[in-house]
Amino acid sequence: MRLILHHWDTDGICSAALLYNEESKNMTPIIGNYFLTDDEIERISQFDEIYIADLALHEDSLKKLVEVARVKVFDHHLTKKIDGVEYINPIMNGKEEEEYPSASWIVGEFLEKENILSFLGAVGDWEERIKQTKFYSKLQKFMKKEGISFKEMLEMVSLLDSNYKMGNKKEVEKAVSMLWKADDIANFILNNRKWRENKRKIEKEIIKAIDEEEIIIRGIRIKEIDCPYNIISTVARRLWNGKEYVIVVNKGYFEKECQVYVRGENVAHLIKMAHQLGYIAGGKKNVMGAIVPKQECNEFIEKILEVIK
Ligand SMILES: [Mn+2]
Repeated sequence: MRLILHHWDTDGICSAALLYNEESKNMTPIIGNYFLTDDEIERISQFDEIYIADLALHEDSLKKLVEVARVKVFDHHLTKKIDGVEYINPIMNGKEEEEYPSASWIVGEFLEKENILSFLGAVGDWEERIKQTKFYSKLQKFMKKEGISFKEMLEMVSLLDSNYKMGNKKEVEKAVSMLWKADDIANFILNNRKWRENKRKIEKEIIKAIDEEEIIIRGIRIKEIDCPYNIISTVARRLWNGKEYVIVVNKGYFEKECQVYVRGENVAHLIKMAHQLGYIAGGKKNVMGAIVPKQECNEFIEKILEVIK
């Protein structure tokens, strides 16, 4: 039997829904984890084939999966190649990311299926920025044909993403077969009551978080929130002016740890520092996310402040 292991965001859900059929099961890691726990590996080992979609899984986890099953990775992240894994990833073969803007697009091409799912993943990963890519003309043609606006595409993305922002792993997983089954996917997403309710609650929390008092130390904005939802990246993105550093700390998502999120011109060295301190951390040039035990959180912020100024 086949297992589809996928990212929890819109691109991951859409890629998995494209790959899904009656004979497959799907799962997402614990939301926020880019690795698998021993428990998860144990459960996964009953499958003889594993598809991994849009998930930059840690190489240790990937190596464990190759030992127990055939593994095929559908992705557009640049990752290290692991022996024995089959990759469907044009980006790794030097293709441009504007040509393959999402995993869903890659899966769609592989299956020769071009529907709303292949486009939604791309809108999810790029949001407004997709308009600046050469992919946009394809998207426009599709939207015109289907009578769907870009605003509605963004709305669908935020409804699908509401599941992981609420920290609801079960609902993320359920969404895959729901989309696969839906006759009119756009209508199904836009009219999903539960997801609309999620979205409303999340928006409220984001506004509350942004209004929360902040401290400014040497021009660096630091905001501490206490929110049960996984909204830290959205809050940091809205606070960031594209230049000055912003630090957001959420003490309310995990029981024992804080989420620490930094946006700034270049945070690559902060990711390194977090790893050296033994924390789970990741990100890109402008973004760092780390998970830090609550009692070490203030000390970590101090260290960040020392390093960036
Ligand atoms: Mn993606």
